[in-house]
Amino acid sequence: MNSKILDILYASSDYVSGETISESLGVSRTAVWKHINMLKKERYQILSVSNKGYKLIKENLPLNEYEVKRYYDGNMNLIYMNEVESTNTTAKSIASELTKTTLVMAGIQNKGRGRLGKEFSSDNDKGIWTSFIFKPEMEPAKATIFTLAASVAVCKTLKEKCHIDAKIKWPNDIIVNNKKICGILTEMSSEMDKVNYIVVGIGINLLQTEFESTIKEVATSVFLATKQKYERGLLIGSLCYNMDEIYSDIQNNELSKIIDEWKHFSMTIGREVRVIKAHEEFYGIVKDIDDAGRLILEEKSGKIEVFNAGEVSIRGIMGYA
Ligand code: BT5
Repeated sequence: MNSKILDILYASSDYVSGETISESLGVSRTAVWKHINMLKKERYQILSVSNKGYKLIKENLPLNEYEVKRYYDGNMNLIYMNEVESTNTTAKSIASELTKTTLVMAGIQNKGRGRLGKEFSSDNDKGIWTSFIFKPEMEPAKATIFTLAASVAVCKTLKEKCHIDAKIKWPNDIIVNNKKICGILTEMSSEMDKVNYIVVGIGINLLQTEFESTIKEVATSVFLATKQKYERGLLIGSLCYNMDEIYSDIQNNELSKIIDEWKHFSMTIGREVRVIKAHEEFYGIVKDIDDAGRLILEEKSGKIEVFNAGEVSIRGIMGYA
């Protein structure tokens, strides 16, 4: 019922009378009024004026399944939760029951996680806090392609919807104007030779105008980069399409296509970097990324070192990116 009322309100740029809504849905005007109040509780801004009816303000919209479906009518299963500790943790807790690719999204994420136990700051309702759950038939060793694929999907969404030229900093950061706008955390459950599920967590800073002191120097948001407020539903809808497309490339084993797209958005290849691995540091030029998504570094001595995504962080010689 709520979604039918929203359909009517979205279709009009003016007030729609309670009578019109009640007639077109075949319910009483009191029922319409009750459902309008429920929508207001879900944080839709709806003006109610006697003799005129109801009007939806189509900005600062809440996030929910309906708002994503306005932009995405693919096959993925969508689950919205107001508040979670971490969308990755929620996704992992439900993954074994699922058969379809599923997206878990949240407004509030209290304990957003990065790699190696690091925190990911997730301001309430100011960003895109999402986790995709996939159940591919593949060997666990090939699963790193999911981080590369998600990086490509995020860059495409930021380009297509916000006209932002984002770059990928290997292995899992999306960078705009030398600052991090998005982080990706891929987690997997597997047997020796079989993946049970893969969870790809994507956090995109969207509406933040400032960040806490610990990440102030390294973080940016879509709003800071464009001075525009994009709706979360719009960007998540686009992200779902881009993830669907790249997941079908993974399933068709078109991994070199993904690596090529990844290289197109990469800011890492050819750069002089410092690689931090546990207590060791390596300096050199990034020569390439191999088909398993590993970083190939040529040290000053000419020695080649190969790094897996999970175990290292890299820094530009001149700063974060
Ligand atoms: C990441 O880790 O960047 C992966 C972040 C994944 C977040 C998503 S949100 C939805 C899903 N649910 C989760 O719980 N996680 C995923 P890493 O490469 O380890 O980077 C962590 C570092 O990024 C921190 O130590 C900070 O320096 C920095 N950082 C933290 N919050 C940030 C933010 N909002 N924007 C930019 N940088 C941030």
